[in-house]
Amino acid sequence: MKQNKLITRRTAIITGVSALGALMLPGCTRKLPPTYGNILRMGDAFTYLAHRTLLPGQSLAKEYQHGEITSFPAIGTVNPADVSKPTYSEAYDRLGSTGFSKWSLSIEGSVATPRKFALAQLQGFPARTQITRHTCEEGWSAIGEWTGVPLSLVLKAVGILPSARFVNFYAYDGYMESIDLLDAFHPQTILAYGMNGRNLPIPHGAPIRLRVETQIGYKSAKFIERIVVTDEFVNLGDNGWAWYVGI
Ligand SMILES: Nc1nc2c(c(=O)[nH]1)N[C@H]1C(S)=C(S)[C@@H](COP(=O)(O)O)O[C@H]1N2
Ligand SMILES: [Mo]
Repeated sequence: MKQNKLITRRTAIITGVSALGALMLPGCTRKLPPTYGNILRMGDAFTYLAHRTLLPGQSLAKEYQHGEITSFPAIGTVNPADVSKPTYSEAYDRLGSTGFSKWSLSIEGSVATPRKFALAQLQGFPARTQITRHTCEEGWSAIGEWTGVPLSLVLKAVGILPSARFVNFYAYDGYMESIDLLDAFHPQTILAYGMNGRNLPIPHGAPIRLRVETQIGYKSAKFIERIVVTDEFVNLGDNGWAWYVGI
């Protein structure tokens, strides 16, 4: 009986999420960003409001042709395996030394089945490849081809709970970012393991980085270690940049 109940609940959660889609999830009907009211983050309200009211929820960012791919800097990036830097991660160093064969991605929080995915398991999901423009807050942009698993598929696989509203990403270099469920379920939001037809190189975030094509470049966290789904907004620290920067 108890077990039946559990299965029914899980099935309901999982089918509910797939059937209704991200647009119907509670967090997605909000028109104000979770940072609303924070005086340092007033800019969030503008692009968030504009995107959430003016654009259809899941409109696609522009995709490009192969011939339009440009050189792609990895500016400001420190390899988390660089022992001379404050962002050094012993774990990342160790995992990288065996080609990330022992790496796994942990997905936790408001999910029915928290679990870890090996790289090969993530590569086993249906893949998506997209050629998009990355725009950095520092004023440069570049076009690259990204291949990965849609984040929506991974979230559905762990069965996110109906109370879930945000997805938080933690990287080996200490970098943190969060997005709401509308962006998390956006078809172009992928966990990328490939870049320009090759394995994602270390400077660009190996073995897995996020691509959030609807927002500015710094949302696309590299070197991802852990994903935590939450019901509430978690302020991952004011780095001086807005939480929501739609492009
Ligand atoms: N883990 C991690 N992710 C990160 C960053 C970082 O320093 N660490 N920098 C961000 C910024 S500001 C940009 S512009 C892009 C750069 O991606 P690229 O190295 O592929 O050009 O990564 C974003 N993701
Ligand atoms: Mo950036």
